[in-house]
Amino acid sequence: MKHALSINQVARYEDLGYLSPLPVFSAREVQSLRDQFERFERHHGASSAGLRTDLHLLERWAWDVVTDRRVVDRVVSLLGENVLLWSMNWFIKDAGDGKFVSLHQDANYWGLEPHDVVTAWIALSDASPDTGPMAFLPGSHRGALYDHENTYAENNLLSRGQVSVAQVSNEETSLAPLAAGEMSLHHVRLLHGSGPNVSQDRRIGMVLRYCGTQVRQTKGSDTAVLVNGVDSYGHFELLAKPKVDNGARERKVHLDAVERMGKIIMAD
Ligand SMILES: O=C(O)CCC(=O)C(=O)O
Repeated sequence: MKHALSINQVARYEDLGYLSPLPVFSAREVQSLRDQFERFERHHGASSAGLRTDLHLLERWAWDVVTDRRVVDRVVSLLGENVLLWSMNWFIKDAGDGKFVSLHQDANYWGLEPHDVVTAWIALSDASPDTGPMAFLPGSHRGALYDHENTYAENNLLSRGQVSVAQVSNEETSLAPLAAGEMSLHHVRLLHGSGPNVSQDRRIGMVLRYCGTQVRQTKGSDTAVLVNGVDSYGHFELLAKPKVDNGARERKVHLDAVERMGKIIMAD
C-alpha cells in the first residue's frame, strides 16, 4: 500500500487512540474540495445541512474523497484489509458562532460492534487552535465506556448534546490542530470534544467513519460502502458510487441511507 502508516505510527495510534496531523490533500486540492462543498451549500440553501450527511451518495467528488487511497490506505493500516465506509458527517463551526462539541465517546451511540471503527477527520479549512480544533483524551480508548447525559444544549453540535460523565480537566486533553488538507484519525472509544471557533474563518471538518467488514450494526438495518478488500460478512447493504451528481435515483438511495442512520443514532 502506497500510503500505509509506518509501524511507529500504528503503535502510536494503539497507545494514544489517535494520530494527528497527517497530510492528505495539497493546498490546491483542498481549495477545490472546499469550493465544491460551498457550491453544494449555496445550491441547496437551508436544506444543505440535512443533505450533507453521506454526501458521497449524492455527489461524485465526495465519493472520490472517501475512496481516496491517501485516506483509505492509512485506515487499512489500522483496521486490516477489509474495510467499509460507514458514514460521512460534517462538523462545521462558522466564525464566532459559539458552537462546540462536548466531551463524548462515539462508541456509545452508533450501535457498531465490535469497536473496530476509526474516524478520519479531514480539515477543509484551517483548524488552528483559535477555530476550536478537536481535543482528545490520550489513551482513553483503552479505558471504560462512560455513561453519557443528553443536554440538548443549543450550541452543541452533537445530535443530543451528549456529554460523558467522566471527570476530565482541559489540562488532561491534547489539542489536535490541523492545516487545511490534513486529517486526524481517532478510535471510536476515545473521549474527544472541541471548543468554540473564535477565528475569522469557518472551521469545516469532513468526517468519515470507517469500520472493518466484521463489524455489525446492532440497532437496525444499515448501509455502507466497501472501500477496500472484500466483504464476506454481509452485515450492511453495500451502496455504489453515484452515476450522476444529485440524480433522482441518487437522491432516493441517499434519503433511505440517511433515514436509516437517523433512526440508529437516535435510538436508545
Ligand atoms: O469536529 C468536532 O469538533 C467533533 C467531531 C466529532 O465529535 C467526531 O468526529 O466524532
